[in-house]
Amino acid sequence: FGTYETLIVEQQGKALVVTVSRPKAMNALAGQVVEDLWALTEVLLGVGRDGEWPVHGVVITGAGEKAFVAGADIVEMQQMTAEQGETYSRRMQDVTLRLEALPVPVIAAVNGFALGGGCELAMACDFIYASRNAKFGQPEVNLGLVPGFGGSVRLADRVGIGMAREIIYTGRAIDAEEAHRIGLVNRLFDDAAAVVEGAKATVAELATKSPMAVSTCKRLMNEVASLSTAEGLDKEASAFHTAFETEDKVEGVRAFVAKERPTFPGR
Ligand code: CO8
Repeated sequence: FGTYETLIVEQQGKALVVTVSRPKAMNALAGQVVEDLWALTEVLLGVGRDGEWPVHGVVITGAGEKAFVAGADIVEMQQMTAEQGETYSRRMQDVTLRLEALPVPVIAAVNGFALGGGCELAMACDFIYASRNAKFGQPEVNLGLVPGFGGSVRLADRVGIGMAREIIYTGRAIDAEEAHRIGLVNRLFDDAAAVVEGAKATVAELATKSPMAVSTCKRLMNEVASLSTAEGLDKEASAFHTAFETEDKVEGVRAFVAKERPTFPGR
């Protein structure tokens, strides 16, 4: 999956564990991190082609126990013009769209601070697991800024518009318990190591399912998110048709009827 200046990328079992590593700056999303994520997602978009599934899920975490990602790089932003700021925002937004377009689920394993761009990176993942010391927030108003990597859209999708407005207007930090309670976080773990292990265990479980079906569920759920019920149901029926044509469906249904475990071909 390549080597990257600011990312540690390791295949661990069925999972690709991606660790954002800029320990001196709380893993902040400097331009180089954005470019590295861009290059990595380019490779990952090819997973599943020709029935090849080297990994069944991606786990994104941050180096160390203090921070997942403490946001955009504030030191870099100090020197930027408004045009450069917008370019930076659009480039990272494209990375978040790519994460949503990947053929395998992506789990954010949040250890410590996930602020600003860090919270937005986590929300571009399919779902979020967190350690008990995790802290989320969109503190851009403290800097005279606004969310720039998708927070204004995705936070409301996760926690509802009223809660999202409060979090974004006040910039307040949300601890792990509250993040769990309001639905931003799916599951809590005791510490940084446990959250990554928990995410890897979920990927191992995903690897026992039809990769084509999981991939289609992911695509479908992203597609229907902004549609009306009727439009969404139409997409769902089309996806159902597509699933029916897969070798995975033939094997899954055969195995059920034969009372066997399926061995999915992944096509
Ligand atoms: N960028 C650059 N450096 C950072 C960042 C950051 N976001 N966060 C922390 N650092 C650096 C600190 O400057 C410090 O460096 P040094 O040791 O050289 O002084 C080091 O990391 C350790 O940080 P602290 O000493 O502050 O550690 P604390 O444990 O006291 O505090 C916090 C940790 C609470 C995470 C604190 O560092 C903090 O508040 N960081 C900033 C969080 C923040 O505001 N994030 C949002 C940034 S804005 C954003 O993400 C908008 C996204 C869209 C942008 C659109 C494009 C223009």
